Amino acid sequence: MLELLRKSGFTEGYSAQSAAIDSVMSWVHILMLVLYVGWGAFFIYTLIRFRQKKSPKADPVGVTNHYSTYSEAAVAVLEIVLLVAFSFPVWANRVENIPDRADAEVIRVIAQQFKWNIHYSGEDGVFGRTDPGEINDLALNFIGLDETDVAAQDDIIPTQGHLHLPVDRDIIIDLTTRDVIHSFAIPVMRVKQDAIPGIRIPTWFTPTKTGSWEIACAQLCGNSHYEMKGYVHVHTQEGYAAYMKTLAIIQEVDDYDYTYEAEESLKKALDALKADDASKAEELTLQALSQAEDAQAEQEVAGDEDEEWEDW
Ligand SMILES: [Cu+2]
Repeated sequence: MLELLRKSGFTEGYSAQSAAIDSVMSWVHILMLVLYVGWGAFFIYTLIRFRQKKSPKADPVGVTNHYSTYSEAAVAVLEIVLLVAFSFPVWANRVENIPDRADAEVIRVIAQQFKWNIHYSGEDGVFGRTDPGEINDLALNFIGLDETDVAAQDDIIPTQGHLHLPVDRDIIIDLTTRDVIHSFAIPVMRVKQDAIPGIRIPTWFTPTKTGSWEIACAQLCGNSHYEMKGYVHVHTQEGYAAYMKTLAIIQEVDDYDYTYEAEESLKKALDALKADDASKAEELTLQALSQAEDAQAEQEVAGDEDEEWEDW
């Protein structure tokens, strides 16, 4: 069944949780196929059996046997089995067995009309304080990060819509939204979770393949809902560490004149990921890291010179 679904456009699943969800999908499709064929055949049978030529007068009593009741009951029982024995366990696992936060990669995603904001805690593993009152779109502070908070100093906020993940690690996404209800969906990971204003909902998964795919908003959230797409980039573990470190340095240097080389290499790394070449992506990311480190050193030297100039 799964093969048939794949042929009709059902994507492969690239998370450790995909197989269980795909198996439920297959069973649902099998039941629906049986129902479709069964009811279709019954419909054709009645068209012929009760055609006007054979029964010119309507029979007010109608059917007296109970076959339809039995088949309805059988369908109801099958649906209950599907729900209780197949769907509930899979769903319970998804919402209750959240991995230990200490061992997982915890990332915040804050939806907004019509972008995905991604927030990493940085090296200290502690998220800086955020406050809706601090949101300042003109200053590019889309999530209201309190920049005076010590824990916020090393937080990493990548370009909107770009979620970076390591392969084969448990990921916990703490999801919320700063305006209306959105729905965070990564079809290839079989992840879909509504984002509700005012609360933070955890959703988790374990990517099993490197590459780049789309994040969609699965909730009609306004007039530009269609353009609310993002990207999930699954790096090798080394590639991920280097990528995040590079982003941190670029953010610290905060001067494109110094970091443009590193930023170009990062872009090329993402292109390589998209082309399914994770080792090349890792190589380019490591190159970006050393370029970013050089840029930082260069800026420090220039900074010293600036100070000397001021002393003069
Ligand atoms: Cu949306």
